[in-house]
Amino acid sequence: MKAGCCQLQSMQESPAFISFCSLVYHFTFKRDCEELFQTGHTKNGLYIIQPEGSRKLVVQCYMDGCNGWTMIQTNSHNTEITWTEAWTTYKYGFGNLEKDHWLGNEYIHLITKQKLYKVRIDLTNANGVPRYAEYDSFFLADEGDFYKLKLGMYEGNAGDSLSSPMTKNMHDNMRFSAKDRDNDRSSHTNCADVHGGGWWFDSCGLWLLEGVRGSWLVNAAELSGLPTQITARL
Ligand SMILES: [Ca+2]
Repeated sequence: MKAGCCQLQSMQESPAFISFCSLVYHFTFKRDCEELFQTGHTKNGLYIIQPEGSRKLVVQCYMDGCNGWTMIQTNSHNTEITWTEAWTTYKYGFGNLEKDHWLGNEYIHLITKQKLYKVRIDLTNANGVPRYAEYDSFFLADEGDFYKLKLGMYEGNAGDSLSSPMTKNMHDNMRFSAKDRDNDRSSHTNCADVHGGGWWFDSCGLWLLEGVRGSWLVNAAELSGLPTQITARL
């Protein structure tokens, strides 16, 4: 529909048309924070997006001056929320969008199937030093494939804890597990149940930074102490 079509007709000429016009007009929501940024939204904050195939979503956008990032997780050392949630809770997301939260595996899947995304994980370690990790591609498969994680190449200074070749420490190419869905590769354990949070477990490994559940990074030694906060964004 052409913009401003309602102004083409006057009330005297066709009031019925004006009424119809207002009914069929709809606002097209952007598919992610990058599209919002590219159309002039440069402030950080909560926005409504609508990924293809999804309902409308409220998301936290981080606009860095060059790009718009869609936040998929924030997690603090002294978080107010528990990460010991069930499959369906992880599917649709939980937490406080303005604080600690998980966007939801289904929505992350729908966003990442739209185009090529990279993911960036930022954190501040216990000494206040910022660290980051980026993967130049990031994709979650659909629920039928257990939201399997597919990562690209690592770059950063926080350490590669997701696609490391260390035995039992691989998260790339793993299926998502929750306390009530054991999709990991440990035959005798549900890693998500043991470790108290959903994740792309292999055979449990060293996923958990003590006190920071749902973490993207596993090697506290690389960080010189536990991080105070972690954010992940697309
Ligand atoms: Ca298992």
